[in-house]
Amino acid sequence: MPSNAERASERVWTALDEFRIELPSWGFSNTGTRFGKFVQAAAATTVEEKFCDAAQVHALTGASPTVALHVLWDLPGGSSDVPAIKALEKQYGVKAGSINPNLFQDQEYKYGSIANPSSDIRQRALTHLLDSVEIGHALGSRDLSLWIADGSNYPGTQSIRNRIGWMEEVLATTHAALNENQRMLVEYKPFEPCFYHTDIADWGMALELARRAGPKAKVLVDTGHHYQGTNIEQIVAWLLHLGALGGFHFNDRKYADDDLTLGSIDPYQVFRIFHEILNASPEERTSIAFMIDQSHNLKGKVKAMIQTVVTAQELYAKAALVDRELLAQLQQGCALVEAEECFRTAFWQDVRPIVREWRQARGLPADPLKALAESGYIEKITRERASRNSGAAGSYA
Ligand code: PSV
Ligand code: MN
Repeated sequence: MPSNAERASERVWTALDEFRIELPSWGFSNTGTRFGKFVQAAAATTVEEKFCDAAQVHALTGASPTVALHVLWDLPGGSSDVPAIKALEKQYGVKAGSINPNLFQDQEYKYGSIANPSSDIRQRALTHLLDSVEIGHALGSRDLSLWIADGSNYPGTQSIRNRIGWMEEVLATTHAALNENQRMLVEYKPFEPCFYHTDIADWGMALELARRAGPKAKVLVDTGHHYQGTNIEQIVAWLLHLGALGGFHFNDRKYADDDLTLGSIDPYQVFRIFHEILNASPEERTSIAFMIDQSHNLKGKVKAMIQTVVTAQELYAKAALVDRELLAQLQQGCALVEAEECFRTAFWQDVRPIVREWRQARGLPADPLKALAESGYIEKITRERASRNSGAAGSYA
C-alpha cells in the first residue's frame, strides 16, 4: 500500500503532467500604462520575435506550447497572414492558441463595438469577429476569446437595455459561424476603459450572453477583472457546476486590473481557484483554457513570463497535494479547524523540491529562471532588437 506521502507525490506528478498554460503574444512586446511606456531593448517588435520568445519560455518550462494572438496586433492582414503564422509555428515549435479579436482600438469604436448604437459600426465589429473565426478555423485554434470593451462613461447617455439586445444579435451570429471544434469565450470586466457602465461587467452577464449565443460559448474568468474581495473561486465553482467555464486569464492585482505577476499579491487565492479545478473531472479540467494575461511594463518580459509559469505550476502542485478524500469527510462532519488545516497544510508545503524532481525527470531544467540566465538568450535578443527599440531605458535582463 502506498503511503500518504507517496500518494500525494503521485497526485502532484499527474497534475504537473497535465498542466498547460498559454502565453499572451502581447506579453512580449512594449506596452505601458495610461501615462507612458518604458521601452525595453529586448522587447519583441514582430510576431516572429513573439513566437521566438514564447518558444524560449516553453523550452525551459515544458508547460506553454501555445501563444494567444490578438488579431490586429499579430495578423494585421487578417486571414492572409495565416500562412506566415503557420510557418512560425513550424519554425519555433509553439502553436497559435486562442484568437483574440480587437474591438477596442479603432476610432469607430469610441461609443462601442458590438453594443454601439450604430448598426453600421456593429456590422463592422461583426465582420471582424467573423474574420477572426475564419482565422481560428484556418489555424486549427479552438478558442475565439472575446473581450468587449464597450460601455459608457456618463449616466443616462446610453440605453443599457438596447445594448444588451445588440450584443445578443452579434454574438449569436458569430456563434453560428464557429465550426465543430471551435468555442467562443466571453470575458467580463467591471470597468476600464469605461467608468460608468461596462456592457459585460460580471460573470452573470457573460454567462447569460454565452448561453444565449449557443452551446459552444463559455465564460472566461480574468482574475484581474473583479471588485476587491470578490470570491473568485466561488464563481469558478459555479461555472464548473453549470458546465460554463471556458478558461482563465491569469494575473494578479492589488487595486484594479494591474497585470501584476500571478501569485505575487495573493497566492492563496490562486491555490483556492486551482483546488476547485482539481475537484472537477479530468474531462472538465482538460476543456479549461489556462492562459496568462500579463503585460509587464517594468520586469524583463521573457523572465517575467517564466517566473509566472513556474509560479502557476507550483500553485497547481500545491492544490494537487490536498487530500481531497479526507477533506470531504471533514467537510461532511463540519470539522472546521481540521478541514481548514487539511487545506492549509497543502498550501504551506514547499513543493519546489518535488517540482524540481519532476522537471529533471521530464528532461527540463531544474530551475528555468537560472537556465534562462545561463542560456545567453536575453543578451542575444537585446543585441538583435535594441536598434528597433530606441530609447530603451535601464537594464531589464
Ligand atoms: C482587457 O483588460 C484584457 O484582459 C483582455 O483580455 C485583452 O485581450 C487583454 O487584456 C489585452 O491586454
Ligand atoms: Mn484578459
